[in-house]
Amino acid sequence: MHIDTISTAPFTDQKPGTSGLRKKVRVIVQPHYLENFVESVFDALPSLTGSTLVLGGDGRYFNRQAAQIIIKMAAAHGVAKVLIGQGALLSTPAASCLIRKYKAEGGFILSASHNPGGPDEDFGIKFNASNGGPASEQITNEIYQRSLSISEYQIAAIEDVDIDSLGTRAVGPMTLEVIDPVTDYAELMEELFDLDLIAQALKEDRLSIVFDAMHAITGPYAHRLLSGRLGAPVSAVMNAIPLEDFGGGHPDPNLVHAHALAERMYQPGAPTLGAASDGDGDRNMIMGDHFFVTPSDSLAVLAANLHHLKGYRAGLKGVARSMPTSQAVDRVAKRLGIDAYETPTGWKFFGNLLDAGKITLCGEESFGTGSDHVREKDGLWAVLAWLNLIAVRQQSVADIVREHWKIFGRDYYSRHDYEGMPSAIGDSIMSLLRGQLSDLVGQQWGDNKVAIADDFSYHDPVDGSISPHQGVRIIFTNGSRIVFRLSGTGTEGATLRIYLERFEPDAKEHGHDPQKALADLIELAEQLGEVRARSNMKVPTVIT
Ligand code: G16
Repeated sequence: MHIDTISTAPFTDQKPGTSGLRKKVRVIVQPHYLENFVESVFDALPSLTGSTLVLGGDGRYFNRQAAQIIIKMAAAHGVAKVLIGQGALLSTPAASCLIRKYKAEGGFILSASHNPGGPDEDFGIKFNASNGGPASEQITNEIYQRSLSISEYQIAAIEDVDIDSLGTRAVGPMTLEVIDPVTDYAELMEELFDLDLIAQALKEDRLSIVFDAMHAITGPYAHRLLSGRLGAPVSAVMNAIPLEDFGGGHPDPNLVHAHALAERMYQPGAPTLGAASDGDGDRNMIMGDHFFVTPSDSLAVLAANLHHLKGYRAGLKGVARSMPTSQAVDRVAKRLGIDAYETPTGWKFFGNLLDAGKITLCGEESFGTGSDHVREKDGLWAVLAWLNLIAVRQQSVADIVREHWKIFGRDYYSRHDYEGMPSAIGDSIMSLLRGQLSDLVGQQWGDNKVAIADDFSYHDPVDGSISPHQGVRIIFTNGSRIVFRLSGTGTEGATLRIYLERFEPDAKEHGHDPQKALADLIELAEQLGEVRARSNMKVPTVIT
């Protein structure tokens, strides 16, 4: 096998964001662009030579071509074996599962997650480490530094290889094994959940489900698990075929983008559970008949109930949530007498806590929930957890959540996104907020008196690292919070997120529309951040 050494020059914009490198396809397909990034990973991690690597993606436009480039570069860098999902398909949690199960040194996941796909849309690549989780900030910084000084890369001078037929083949001295993308993941789910109990409830019509795969990666996984294993009708999986452009949709499981599912859940005779997942299968949206479960509430309900489920009977070691996620799960942890950790946005921050055995369950307001079974959030895991919970408790989704609020109180919660504003305006809003922080403590608006105002800084209790500037928090003495931060996953301009939260202990007050319950905080956020005024956007682009 001949190895070509190709001269190149650095691109200055290859700093991974919240979850890997995400760019417009037109940026990624520039000559040498992807190769430079992949070479930077190999340069930063010499341990990949002689190791096993996992490879797969969400099937979006350029997925297959990128996989071929990575296979050839892996062969050139002396990787011993690449395990690839058939057709270069793997959901993010399945990739994490494979890295752990087969003791790989890491893996490349090709996805821009919930961002749209197609020639004019987005592509992404991220590297996961040997624990199966997103590379730490230390590793991504190292990769970025390498990308700034790169002058050449190495690639095997070979034809494209067959990534569609199952089995093992030689690529020079390297082994390429094409595996079924679903089997190992499905086996893991079998260990964690009582699938027979769910199947029985479905058979007896005590339970029904509709799942929207959004023409993204979870289609094959949902078919195998929900229809094949649990016996739900094939029609229970909507938009099941993965497409390169996700059928022109935006594979983001929320009420705006999964609106067909949402409409079905608000019609008479809606199924017991409605759920959706995103481009790469790590996000989840949970709905009941005429009922939407916020991701923060879903996390809290799972924390309170997980011990009912087969794989979690030993109980929870601890829980974690990202800082902007509502404090609902903290209340459960307090009652259970376990630790609750608050991390910055980004699944990578849960990795150390999971590896150190400090937590069993973690989640984020951005439709992400997961446990220590893998090191990524896991969309279908959350769906199966809810199905299992409904089958055990024999209650509707709405009843389970309302009962939870009765015990723990309700955290009214909403996120307002202002997408695609010029970056300079996003930065000016954050500067305006940071400039006010020192004067805010003690100020009062109505019932809301400021107790803490800061720019969140995370001190990792496992490795001692500090991650500053993770979002502006304004916390009131009554427990309400307003949080502002700029998204780290967009590919154009800036997206400003405002997270709003108010705690209501009184069960008689649990039936309000969250936007109304949060109206005073919404107005106060505008007063402090001038988001609408400065961006000239009259309303948020997405409210979740
Ligand atoms: C990624 C990260 C999540 C994060 C989310 C939103 O999710 O893995 O941890 O919460 O982005 O991040 P941001 O608010 O910075 O846009 P995914 O599903 O896009 O990989």
